Parts: sequence; structure tokens; C-alpha cells
Amino acid sequence: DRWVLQADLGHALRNGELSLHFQPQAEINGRIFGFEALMRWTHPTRGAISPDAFIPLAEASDIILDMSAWVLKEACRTAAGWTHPLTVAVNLSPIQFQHGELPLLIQQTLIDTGLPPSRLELEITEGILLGDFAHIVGLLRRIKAMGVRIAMDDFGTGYSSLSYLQAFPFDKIKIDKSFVQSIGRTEQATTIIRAVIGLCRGLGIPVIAEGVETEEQRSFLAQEHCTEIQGYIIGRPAPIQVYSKVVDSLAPASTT
Ligand code: G
Ligand code: G
Ligand code: MN
Repeated sequence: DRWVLQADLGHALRNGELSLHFQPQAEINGRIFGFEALMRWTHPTRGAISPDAFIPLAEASDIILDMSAWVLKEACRTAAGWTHPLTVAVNLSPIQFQHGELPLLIQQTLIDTGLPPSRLELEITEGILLGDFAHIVGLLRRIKAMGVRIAMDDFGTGYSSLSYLQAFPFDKIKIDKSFVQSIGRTEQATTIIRAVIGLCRGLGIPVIAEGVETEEQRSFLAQEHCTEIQGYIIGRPAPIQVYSKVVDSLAPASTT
């Protein structure tokens, strides 16, 4: 089954079966400042397949490189077309750091799409730093030098090492949804979130909490001085048309 799916994945990009959903990111008061682009695969016979199922397959076969290049370009192209200069966040795969010239791909994509670098944020997971650490930090520094921001995704779930925060000046930390969803349920999660927010504030790194679904979670985060949130309480991942009012609301009548 895995093998068949992997073979199908090889055609997915060419057959136009991949698409992007966009999920809003907001200030704690709900004002949307940007979107995270999330890859979707609609299989011709099986229908929607979750990224959790197909991204590991794509990563096992280098198909991830073409798919990721497509996501980056599609996300930048879409964001460049918005009336409001909102930000767009794109997830990177560790495989992209092992092959090809990632900084050049990013630079070329910005040139081709016309998106200003300041509007692009790239999300990496802690796992990326497990490889050749010095090499990867070197690539991250080159990307950051272009004016693109780098965020650490799923913070606290993987191979968290506080030394990573010292080794590279991350522009944002994303607190994993598993912690957010334990707010009010376990004292440990509450304490961890409080500590991460305090740590990042001390280091001067902005924090965004992921997976915020309830007002109880939002108000706890507000009380802890978390400044940004992402989650169903703000909006679900959806085709960008669903958010056309947000990205284009003040479009001058003469140009529409
Ligand atoms: O929305 P959700 O089910 O979309 O995403 C599940 C997982 O897939 C998340 O961990 C997310 O980071 C990852 N993911 C979604 N889109 C992409 C993508 O374009 N590239 C990579 N590498 N991961 C992605
Ligand atoms: O790992 P990453 O942060 O890139 O993954 C984002 C994932 O989180 C996607 O699968 C997305 O659909 C999911 N997600 C986003 N907001 C919420 C939320 O409020 N609740 C839950 N359960 N999942 C969410
Ligand atoms: Mn992400």
C-alpha cells in the first residue's frame, strides 16, 4: 500500500493534484497578520490524503524536493497577489537542507514571484538541526541574510535543545499545539507554556501558540503575555478564496 501510494505521489505534482490551504495567524486580539501555507493532496481515487501520511513518503524518495519547491513558489506567488502586505509562512523539510542549494532556490523564488523577503517566513523543526549542525546553521544564516524570517516549528516536541536557541537567532518560536491543548488540563503543560513564553521574552524572540481552539486557551495565553496565536479559534486551513476579504478587503474599486 505504501509503495503504491509512493508511486502515485510521483505523479501528483505533474497531474495537478497538489494544492495549498492557508491558515491565518493573528495577534492575540484576533487581528490577522499572515497565513501559514499547508500542502494538500487530493488523490484521484482515494480523495484527500493528510500531509502526515504523504509527507513522510515524499521525504523517503526525494519527491519532497520538487513538491517543496512547488509549495514555496505557489505560496509566494499567492501572497504577492494580495492587496494587503500580509506575511506567508512555509514549512521546510529537513531533506531540503541536504540537497540542492536551498538559499538559491529561495532567492530565485522571491525574484520570480516578486514577493518582498520581509513577507516570507520559513518554518523549520528541531529535527533539521540534528544533521550537520554547522552546515545547516550556515544555510540558515544565508537565508536570514536575505531578509527572510526563520521560525522554529513544533517547539518542545522533538529533540528540543535550548542550545539551538543560542546557536541561531530564530525570528519566532511556535509553541506546539499539544501543549496548548493541555492548558487547563494538566499543570505540567501550563507550566511548560509559561516557561517557554518567559524564556522567549527574555531572549527577545516572539512566540506564536499553535492549535488554539477555545477562548479559555486564548485568555490563558493573553494573561501569560503570549502575543500571537494560530488555530481554529481564528480560522481553519482553507483555500485562500475563503479568506479573500482578509487579504483583499481594501482593494481600491478602480483596480478590481
Ligand atoms: O494541516 P496539517 O494536517 O496540514 O499538517 C500536518 C503536518 O504536515 C504539519 O506538521 C505540517 O507542518 C506538515 N506540512 C504541511 N504542509 C507542508 C509542506 O508544504 N511542507 C512540509 N515539509 N511539511 C508540511
Ligand atoms: O506542524 P505544523 O505546525 O506545521 O502543523 C500545523 C497542523 O496543525 C496542521 O495539521 C493544521 O491543520 C493543524 N491545526 C491548525 N490549527 C489547529 C487547531 O486549532 N486544532 C487542531 N487540532 N489542529 C490544528
Ligand atoms: Mn508549521
